[in-house]
Amino acid sequence: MNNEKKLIFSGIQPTGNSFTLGNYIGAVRNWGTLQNDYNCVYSIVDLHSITVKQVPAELRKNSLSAYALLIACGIDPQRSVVFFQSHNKCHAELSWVLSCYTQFGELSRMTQFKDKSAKHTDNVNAGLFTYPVLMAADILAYNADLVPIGVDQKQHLELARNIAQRFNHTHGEFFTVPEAYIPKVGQKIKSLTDPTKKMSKSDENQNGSVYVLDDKDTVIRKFKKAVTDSGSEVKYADGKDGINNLITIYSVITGKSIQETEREFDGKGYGEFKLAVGETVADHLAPIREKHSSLMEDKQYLKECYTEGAARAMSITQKTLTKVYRKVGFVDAR
Ligand code: AQP
Repeated sequence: MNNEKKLIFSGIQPTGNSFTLGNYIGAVRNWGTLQNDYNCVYSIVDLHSITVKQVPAELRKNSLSAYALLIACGIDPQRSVVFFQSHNKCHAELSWVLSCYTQFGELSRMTQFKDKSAKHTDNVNAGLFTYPVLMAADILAYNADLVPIGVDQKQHLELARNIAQRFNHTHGEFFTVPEAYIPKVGQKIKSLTDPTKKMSKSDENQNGSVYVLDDKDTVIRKFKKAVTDSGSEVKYADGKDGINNLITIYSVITGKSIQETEREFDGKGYGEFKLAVGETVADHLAPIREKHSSLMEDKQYLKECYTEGAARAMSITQKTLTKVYRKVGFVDAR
């Protein structure tokens, strides 16, 4: 870690067998670039994922695959700290302390809790409710300055800031109050089948989400079927959620501005545009898929990376936790 540089923390859940294009554009894609200017800590947040029911064998498989996918997306486990959340017990321990600095009313207002408890009525567990406290612990344990996230996580980040400020108010300045780092374009990629909703890993409709590990034909087929309005002009405009979403995706992936994309498809119809978006995204994802597949052949290498990552993560957070325990009044362990 370079002491001159600011620290970034971010995490992704290993739910489902791949990240979506939304996770990629809104978060993971930027994580690689940020490694040039920041000390980066990236985690597969498996503790978070059991807030909804998981099949254990699948979760284990998906977690390893997600770890390999981070590397395939350009995150370098030597330059950054890359680890499984469950391998660093400080996250759960700090979460307990912070939960005593978080109000019931605050957690009740979280929209993700409301959405997920409406979706999983048979399993509205306490972990789902306290999820944002664990997220605050993930971030504050490293005294992260910045947290790159999609806009859907903004409310949780605000809460993490409030918890940090409250703790600092009680015990003296200690936690860094983190800032959100939300991309200007692509902060909320929408479902291809219902562009009023965000694209999500756990969408029951598999055609709504494009997965980073989808093969070329699947990606193109999903884009060809993408729901758009009855118009035909490739123009970004209020109320045209479907076409706006496709323009956003195309612009981010090609590095073109929205206006450049509109000009490129001036006079061309939706059909031609959807095909171009599909092909462009598929070509962009192909090398990631190949890298992922070769990494999955080398489990020993992955193990070395995540073991080392957890040790580095632990060495940072144990210091924070020891100080927190002192501050709240626990007797020193040694
Ligand atoms: N549609 C999206 N557009 C932009 N960014 C997104 N993110 C998620 N969906 C979009 C960002 O991806 C990061 C990792 O997300 P997560 O794994 O913590 O879970 P999530 O936000 O709950 O995403 P999903 O895909 O909807 O997962 P499930 O279905 O398991 O709940 C975050 O920074 C998030 O903002």
